[in-house]
Amino acid sequence: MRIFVLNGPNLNLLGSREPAIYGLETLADIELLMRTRADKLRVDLEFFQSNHEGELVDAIQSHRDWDGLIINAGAYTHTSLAIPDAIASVGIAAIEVHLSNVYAREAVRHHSYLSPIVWGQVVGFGFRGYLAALDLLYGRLTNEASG
Ligand code: CA2
Repeated sequence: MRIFVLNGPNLNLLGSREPAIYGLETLADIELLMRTRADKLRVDLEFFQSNHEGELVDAIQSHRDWDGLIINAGAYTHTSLAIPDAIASVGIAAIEVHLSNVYAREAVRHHSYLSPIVWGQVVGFGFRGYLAALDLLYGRLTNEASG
Protein backbone atom coordinates (compact mmCIF):
# COMPACT_ATOMS: atom_id res chain seq x y z
CA MET A 1 0.00 0.00 0.00
CA ARG A 2 1.25 3.48 -0.86
CA ILE A 3 0.37 6.54 1.21
CA PHE A 4 1.40 10.08 0.33
CA VAL A 5 1.89 12.66 3.12
CA LEU A 6 1.58 16.24 1.92
CA ASN A 7 2.36 19.37 3.94
CA GLY A 8 1.66 22.94 2.96
CA PRO A 9 3.09 26.39 3.61
CA ASN A 10 5.31 27.17 6.58
CA LEU A 11 5.21 23.64 7.96
CA ASN A 12 8.91 23.40 6.99
CA LEU A 13 9.48 25.75 9.97
CA LEU A 14 7.98 23.43 12.57
CA GLY A 15 9.93 23.14 15.78
CA SER A 16 11.52 26.56 15.40
CA ARG A 17 8.75 28.92 16.62
CA GLU A 18 5.35 28.86 18.33
CA PRO A 19 5.92 25.49 20.07
CA ALA A 20 2.90 26.12 22.32
CA ILE A 21 0.68 25.93 19.24
CA TYR A 22 2.52 23.52 16.93
CA GLY A 23 4.77 21.48 19.26
CA LEU A 24 8.52 21.00 19.44
CA GLU A 25 8.83 18.37 16.73
CA THR A 26 10.24 19.31 13.35
CA LEU A 27 8.72 18.07 10.11
CA ALA A 28 11.73 15.74 9.80
CA ASP A 29 10.88 14.31 13.26
CA ILE A 30 7.29 13.71 12.15
CA GLU A 31 8.48 12.06 8.94
CA LEU A 32 10.76 9.70 10.90
CA LEU A 33 7.98 8.74 13.33
CA MET A 34 5.62 8.09 10.42
CA ARG A 35 8.22 6.03 8.56
CA THR A 36 8.79 3.86 11.62
CA ARG A 37 5.05 3.23 11.91
CA ALA A 38 4.65 2.74 8.14
CA ASP A 39 7.45 0.15 8.08
CA LYS A 40 5.58 -1.87 10.73
CA LEU A 41 2.42 -1.70 8.62
CA ARG A 42 4.42 -2.43 5.43
CA VAL A 43 3.17 0.81 3.97
CA ASP A 44 5.24 2.64 1.37
CA LEU A 45 5.27 6.28 2.50
CA GLU A 46 6.26 9.38 0.55
CA PHE A 47 6.58 12.72 2.31
CA PHE A 48 6.54 16.14 0.63
CA GLN A 49 6.25 19.78 1.72
CA SER A 50 5.80 22.90 -0.37
CA ASN A 51 5.04 26.55 0.26
CA HIS A 52 3.44 26.86 -3.19
CA GLU A 53 -0.18 26.05 -3.99
CA GLY A 54 0.54 24.91 -7.57
CA GLU A 55 3.27 22.54 -6.38
CA LEU A 56 0.81 20.99 -3.95
CA VAL A 57 -1.70 20.53 -6.80
CA ASP A 58 1.04 19.00 -9.01
CA ALA A 59 2.06 16.64 -6.20
CA ILE A 60 -1.54 15.45 -5.73
CA GLN A 61 -1.96 14.89 -9.47
CA SER A 62 1.28 12.92 -9.73
CA HIS A 63 0.12 10.58 -6.95
CA ARG A 64 -3.22 9.83 -8.61
CA ASP A 65 -2.53 6.08 -8.51
CA TRP A 66 -1.60 5.98 -4.84
CA ASP A 67 -3.89 4.44 -2.26
CA GLY A 68 -4.22 7.30 0.18
CA LEU A 69 -3.30 10.86 1.06
CA ILE A 70 -2.65 12.50 4.44
CA ILE A 71 -2.72 16.25 4.02
CA ASN A 72 -1.99 19.24 6.21
CA ALA A 73 -2.53 22.07 3.74
CA GLY A 74 -1.58 24.71 6.34
CA ALA A 75 -3.22 28.06 5.69
CA TYR A 76 -4.32 26.89 2.21
CA THR A 77 -6.88 24.78 4.09
CA HIS A 78 -8.86 27.97 4.63
CA THR A 79 -8.29 29.64 1.25
CA SER A 80 -7.68 27.18 -1.58
CA LEU A 81 -10.23 25.60 -3.90
CA ALA A 82 -7.52 24.27 -6.21
CA ILE A 83 -6.23 21.77 -3.63
CA PRO A 84 -9.60 20.10 -2.86
CA ASP A 85 -10.38 20.18 -6.60
CA ALA A 86 -7.14 18.27 -7.25
CA ILE A 87 -7.96 15.68 -4.57
CA ALA A 88 -11.49 15.24 -5.93
CA SER A 89 -10.31 15.03 -9.54
CA VAL A 90 -7.82 12.23 -8.86
CA GLY A 91 -10.26 10.49 -6.51
CA ILE A 92 -7.67 9.60 -3.88
CA ALA A 93 -8.82 8.68 -0.35
CA ALA A 94 -7.69 11.47 1.96
CA ILE A 95 -7.49 12.44 5.62
CA GLU A 96 -6.94 16.03 6.72
CA VAL A 97 -4.59 16.71 9.65
CA HIS A 98 -3.99 19.84 11.70
CA LEU A 99 -1.47 20.04 14.51
CA SER A 100 -3.45 22.71 16.34
CA ASN A 101 -7.13 22.66 17.22
CA VAL A 102 -8.21 25.03 14.47
CA TYR A 103 -11.73 25.16 15.92
CA ALA A 104 -10.40 26.72 19.13
CA ARG A 105 -8.56 29.44 17.19
CA GLU A 106 -9.59 32.47 15.10
CA ALA A 107 -12.88 32.14 13.18
CA VAL A 108 -11.04 32.25 9.84
CA ARG A 109 -9.48 28.89 10.71
CA HIS A 110 -12.83 27.23 11.45
CA HIS A 111 -13.65 26.69 7.79
CA SER A 112 -11.84 24.09 5.71
CA TYR A 113 -12.32 23.81 1.95
CA LEU A 114 -10.96 20.27 2.29
CA SER A 115 -13.55 19.00 4.75
CA PRO A 116 -16.24 18.04 2.18
CA ILE A 117 -13.88 15.83 0.16
CA VAL A 118 -11.82 14.09 2.85
CA TRP A 119 -12.79 10.95 4.76
CA GLY A 120 -12.24 12.84 7.99
CA GLN A 121 -10.14 15.24 10.00
CA VAL A 122 -7.65 14.72 12.85
CA VAL A 123 -7.29 18.06 14.57
CA GLY A 124 -5.49 19.35 17.66
CA PHE A 125 -3.29 16.38 18.59
CA GLY A 126 0.05 17.74 17.38
CA PHE A 127 2.42 15.27 15.69
CA ARG A 128 0.36 12.37 17.08
CA GLY A 129 -2.41 13.36 14.67
CA TYR A 130 -0.25 12.32 11.71
CA LEU A 131 0.33 8.89 13.27
CA ALA A 132 -3.37 8.54 14.04
CA ALA A 133 -4.22 9.52 10.45
CA LEU A 134 -1.85 6.83 9.15
CA ASP A 135 -3.49 4.18 11.31
CA LEU A 136 -6.98 5.39 10.40
CA LEU A 137 -6.30 5.48 6.67
CA TYR A 138 -4.57 2.09 6.75
CA GLY A 139 -7.43 0.59 8.75
CA ARG A 140 -10.10 1.89 6.40
CA LEU A 141 -8.16 0.96 3.24
CA THR A 142 -7.57 -2.58 4.45
CA ASN A 143 -11.16 -2.78 5.67
CA GLU A 144 -9.94 -3.68 9.14
CA ALA A 145 -13.13 -4.50 11.08
CA SER A 146 -15.93 -2.67 9.22
CA GLY A 147 -15.75 1.07 9.89
O1 CA2 B 1 -2.59 23.44 12.89
C1 CA2 B 1 -2.18 23.22 11.75
O2 CA2 B 1 -1.60 22.19 11.44
C2 CA2 B 1 -2.34 24.30 10.68
O3 CA2 B 1 -2.58 23.65 9.44
C3 CA2 B 1 -1.03 25.07 10.63
C4 CA2 B 1 -1.07 26.26 9.69
C5 CA2 B 1 -2.28 27.14 9.97
O4 CA2 B 1 -2.36 28.17 9.01
C6 CA2 B 1 -3.58 26.33 9.96
O5 CA2 B 1 -4.65 27.19 10.28
C7 CA2 B 1 -3.52 25.21 10.96
C8 CA2 B 1 0.17 27.14 9.86
C9 CA2 B 1 1.47 26.43 9.82
C10 CA2 B 1 2.53 27.39 10.32
O6 CA2 B 1 3.61 26.66 10.78
C11 CA2 B 1 4.51 27.27 11.59
C12 CA2 B 1 5.61 26.54 11.92
C13 CA2 B 1 6.55 27.08 12.78
C14 CA2 B 1 6.40 28.35 13.28
C15 CA2 B 1 5.28 29.08 12.94
C16 CA2 B 1 4.33 28.54 12.09
